[in-house]
Amino acid sequence: MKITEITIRHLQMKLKAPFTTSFGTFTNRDFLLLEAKDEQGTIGWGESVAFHSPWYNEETLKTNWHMLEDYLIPLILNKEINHPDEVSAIFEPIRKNNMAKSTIEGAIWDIYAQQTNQTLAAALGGTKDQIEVGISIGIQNSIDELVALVDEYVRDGYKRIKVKIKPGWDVEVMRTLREKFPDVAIMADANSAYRLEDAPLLKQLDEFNLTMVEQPLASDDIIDHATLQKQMTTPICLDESIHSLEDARKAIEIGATKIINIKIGRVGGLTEAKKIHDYCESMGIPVWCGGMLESGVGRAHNVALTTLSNFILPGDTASSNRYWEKDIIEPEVVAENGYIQVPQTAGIGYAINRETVESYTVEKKTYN
Ligand code: OSB
Ligand code: MG
Repeated sequence: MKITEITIRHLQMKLKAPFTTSFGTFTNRDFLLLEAKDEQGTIGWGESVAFHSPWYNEETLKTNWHMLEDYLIPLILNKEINHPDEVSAIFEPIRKNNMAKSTIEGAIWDIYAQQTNQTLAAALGGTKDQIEVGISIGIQNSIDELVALVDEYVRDGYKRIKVKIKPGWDVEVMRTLREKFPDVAIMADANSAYRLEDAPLLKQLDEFNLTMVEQPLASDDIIDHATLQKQMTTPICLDESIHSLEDARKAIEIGATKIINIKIGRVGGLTEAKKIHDYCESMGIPVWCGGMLESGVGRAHNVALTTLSNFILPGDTASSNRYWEKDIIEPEVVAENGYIQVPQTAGIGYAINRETVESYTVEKKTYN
C-alpha cells in the first residue's frame, strides 16, 4: 500500500462525568483523530491518546500534531508499505513520541486489515470473539459516592473494578470497598502519586486482596518499584513506566512488575504492543489493555488488541456510553455482562459517523 493522503482533526468531546486522577480532573477529552487514505481509496483510522496537557506523559495534543506534520507524515506519504510492522522501522530516526507514531501506525493497520479482508483482531493474530472488560473509576468527592458507583458497575457486570488512589484517598477507601464488595475483583491505580518512602502505607493495601496496584511510583523508576514489590504481596502492575519491549524486559527481569498494562499509544503502536504481549506470554506475565478515555476509534483498536491470548486480565475498555453521550462510531462499543463482542467486519470493525466527527471537530488539516 501507499498512503497518499492524511487528514488530522482535533476533536473535543465532553465527558458525561468529570474524571479525576491523582494529577487532576478532566471534563472534556481533546484528542487527534487521523484519517489515512491509500492509492486505492481505502481509508484507515487512528487516534492519538495524548492529552491536552502533559500530565500522564510528556506528549500533548500539540506536540503530536507537530510530530505528525513535520516528521511522521512526510516519512509515510507515498512510501510503499507491505506490512504495518514496517512502520516502526520507518519511524526509527525519530526518538520517542510514541503516541504520535501510534496514531499513524493504527490507521495503517486498519487499512492493511481491510485490504487483506480480515478483522484487525485477526490481522494481529487474535483469536477471541469476545473480550472481558473492567472499568476504571476516578477519585470521587466522598467514599459514599464511590461505593454507589462501584455498586452500579458491579450490577452492570464489569469483571473488575479499578479505583484511582492518591495520598489521602487510599487505605480507608480500599478497606471500605473490600468490606462492601468482598467477592469483587478490585484494584487500585496511583498514577505515580507515591514515593518509595510511602512503602509502609502502600503495604497496608496487602490486607485487601487486591488484584494488583498499578503504577504506585514514578514513571521513570523501575528500580524503586522492584524494591517496593519485595516488600508487598499485592502484585505491582506497571503502566506509565513501560514504553517498549525493552522496558518490559528490564522491569520483569528486576522484579519491578508482575503484570503489565499495555496501552497502544504509550508503546508506539500495535506492532510494539504485540511484541510486549508475546514476550510477557513467554515469561508467564499476564497483561491487560489499559484505557486513555478513548473515542470509538481508539476503543476499536483496544478491542482488537485484547483478542490476543495473553490478555488474561480484564481491561479498561468500557462501553462507549460510560464516557460519551454519543460516540463517533457505529455501532458504539457495548459491554454486556462484562463482555464486549469483537466486531466481525474487516478492519477496525466499526463505521465512522462522519457527521458526529464533524460536530466535535475544532480544527482540521489535510496533507498530501
Ligand atoms: O492510568 O490507566 C490510567 C485514564 C486517563 C489516563 C490514564 C489512565 C486512565 C484510566 C481510565 O485509568 C481508563 C479508561 O477508562 O479509558
Ligand atoms: Mg494507569
